[in-house]
Amino acid sequence: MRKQAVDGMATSFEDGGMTLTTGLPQARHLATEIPGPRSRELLSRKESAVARGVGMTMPVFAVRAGGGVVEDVDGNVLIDLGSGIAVTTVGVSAPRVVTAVREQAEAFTHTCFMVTPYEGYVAVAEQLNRLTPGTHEKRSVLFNSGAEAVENAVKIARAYTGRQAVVAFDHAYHGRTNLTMALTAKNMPYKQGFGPFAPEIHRAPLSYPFRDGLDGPAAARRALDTIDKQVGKPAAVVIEPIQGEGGFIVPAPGFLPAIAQWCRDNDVVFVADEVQTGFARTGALFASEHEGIVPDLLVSAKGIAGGLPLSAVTGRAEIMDAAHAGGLGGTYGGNPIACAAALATIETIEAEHLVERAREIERLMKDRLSRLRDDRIGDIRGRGAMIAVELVRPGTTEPDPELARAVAAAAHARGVIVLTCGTYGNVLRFLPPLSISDALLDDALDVLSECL
Ligand code: PLZ
Repeated sequence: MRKQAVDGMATSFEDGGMTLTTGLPQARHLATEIPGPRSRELLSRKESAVARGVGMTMPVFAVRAGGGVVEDVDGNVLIDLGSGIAVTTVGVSAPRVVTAVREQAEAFTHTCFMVTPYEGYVAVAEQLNRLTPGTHEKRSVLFNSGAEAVENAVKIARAYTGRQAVVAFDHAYHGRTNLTMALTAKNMPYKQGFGPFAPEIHRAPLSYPFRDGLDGPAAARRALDTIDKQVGKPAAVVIEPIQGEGGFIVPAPGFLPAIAQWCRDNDVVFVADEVQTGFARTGALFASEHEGIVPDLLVSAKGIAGGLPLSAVTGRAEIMDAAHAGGLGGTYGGNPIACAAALATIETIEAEHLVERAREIERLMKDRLSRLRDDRIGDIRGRGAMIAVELVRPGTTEPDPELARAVAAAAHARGVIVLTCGTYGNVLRFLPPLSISDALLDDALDVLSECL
């Protein structure tokens, strides 16, 4: 139970939620069927105006959001268990972020950091250097999207090592650009028909405790043997400390440390893709911390800026500075409004103790979900506010994507935003904003148990 108020700005919850600016009622409310008539109208406009390739989880159009809810054009209020895919960790339109964005927009929207730089960018770099694991000297560089930052981490690792090969893992997701499509494992929908892909990308087996039954060191030996036999010494190993799109797969304890140690011993750059796991999402500021990993390069995005597009590569100064002047950048990288939002986001995480809040959410969700256990729930896993349920055919480990789709659809119809993921499409994943109240989470879990 927590009580708090930020800058006297708005509502505070007494049941574990955070402060809001929106004044949006924090309760699920269905005014129409889902989707309602106005959403259906907009959907038909979308179909004739927007390329078919852009999918959507729920065909409802948003007008407002905040705390733990999203309100649609028909007046339906939906519980948000998605955070716009792990982005609005501090909440949608968090008070400090809104103020910072407004003030920065009034001062200047853009100059281009590569033309006339500004303090916000430098301040975000300083914060990232301070907050990411390890006390060594660091540098940061800012971009717009997660994929763009992953690409740049690879560029930096290649410049530093003079090698080209890059190792990624089974079930990995790193983005949709050409290089990151190559790093991403899953063909449909991410790769099918979009090749040829970037060369020099190699894949190693992951630790997937529910499916391979291996302990961490054994899974690491298997991966390192593949790398040794098929690649030799790569420039970099790129890994999500907890896989996101691949199914919220938490590797067995010891797997990540063994891979990181091998990288250190072989002068291979260890790149942690913390795009989805970063910024308090998993009950640590960065998921690498759970096993004491100190990545050479850490990629962050999503939760970094409270909903504004920003991403970063942070890492060892000598590796980061291997790229020559002018070799890294982009017109919008580290946009001043996004930087202001990031500074406000970091302040919010620290002032509102959101790392601890993510751990509370983990306890609450795992407790409720474990009470749902039946023979269709193969695994309940994840950390912090990044929790998943892997669905299987009764009594087997055979994936059941139809059940995942059906449960998600039933939850949507009842006003709960739920996403699915996983190589086999059989994983329900929960990514609530840390600003959600306990009461809303409870209600969402009641709905899920009804759906199951
Ligand atoms: N690395 C670990 O999770 C983005 C993408 C969903 P961008 N994940 C959600 C979709 O269908 O496009 C992601 C990630 C990890 C990289 C990325 C890429 O980040 O900001 O979407 O480019």
